[in-house]
Amino acid sequence: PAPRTILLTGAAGGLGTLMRGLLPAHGYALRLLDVRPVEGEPDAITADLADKKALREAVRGVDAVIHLAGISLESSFDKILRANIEGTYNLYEAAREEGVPRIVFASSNHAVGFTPRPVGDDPLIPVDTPRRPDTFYGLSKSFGEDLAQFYWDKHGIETVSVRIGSCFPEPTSVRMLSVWMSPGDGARLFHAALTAPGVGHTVVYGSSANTRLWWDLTSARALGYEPQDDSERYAQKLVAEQGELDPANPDHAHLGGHFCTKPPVWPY
Ligand code: NAI
Ligand code: 15L
Repeated sequence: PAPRTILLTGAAGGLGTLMRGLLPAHGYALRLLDVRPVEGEPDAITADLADKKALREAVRGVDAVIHLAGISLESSFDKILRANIEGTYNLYEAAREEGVPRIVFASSNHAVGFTPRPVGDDPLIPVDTPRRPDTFYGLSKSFGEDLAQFYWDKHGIETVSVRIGSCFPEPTSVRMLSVWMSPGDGARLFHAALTAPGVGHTVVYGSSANTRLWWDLTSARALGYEPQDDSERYAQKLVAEQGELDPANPDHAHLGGHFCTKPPVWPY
């Protein structure tokens, strides 16, 4: 049977808010968790990923987890360690103890951020390219993918690790024309990740069918994902404002873009 009840961690965040709006139309009942209150959602669980007891209660009885909670930009190693590395471990342990069969893990393009970006006719970056994190943040996503593989091999918990590009209502930079995932495509990809049979641990890139795409969506499409959007409709305006990317500029040379050179820092 298709999973119906989903724990959405990080529900107060940007992506969590978009997915709270879109996933119910795919047939899901959402249980929400965040360390911050979730606006307009009095039943949301307010808990830190460090709280093992709260996590265990939060995952009890759900069909799957979409794990978005954590620090979403660069931060100190200590903060990343606590929220993203230990926090994701705590979530997987809770899932193991409570018998949750599947997790969709919000990985990031920054797990492979130092991979040179394709230029001209260069091939798309495959999903099995060696990981090259561009930040402590990207390193935590690389860890999360290994953790997911380990929980599949050792404990039979399935995961789809989604290396999300940029999921925002609209692309706001020329780089984002290549890595953008529209919110609608994000919901379609999460739905595919929740329902595809026998995923074991599968790694996919998360983006729309962008004309300027840098990476290979084959493994995402194999889950049944059919992206509907293409950022190209924003290209004329963004390129007029910002110019084309210059591969000689270190800010533009890698998949991770400015995370390789001037990573934006988590505000909290
Ligand atoms: P965000 O920063 O807006 O939301 C993250 C949420 O996690 C926040 O509401 C925050 O309160 C919560 N959180 C942080 N530490 C926590 C803890 N210790 N316990 C419980 N909750 C905690 O980030 P956004 O953009 O919504 O991203 C969601 C996830 O997707 C993150 O894991 C991020 O790394 C990943 N991602 C997002 C991308 C995007 O384009 N939005 C791109 C690549 C990855
Ligand atoms: C990420 O991993 C961040 O969480 C998100 O805020 C964006 O910066 C995105 O990557 C990106 O690469 O644009």
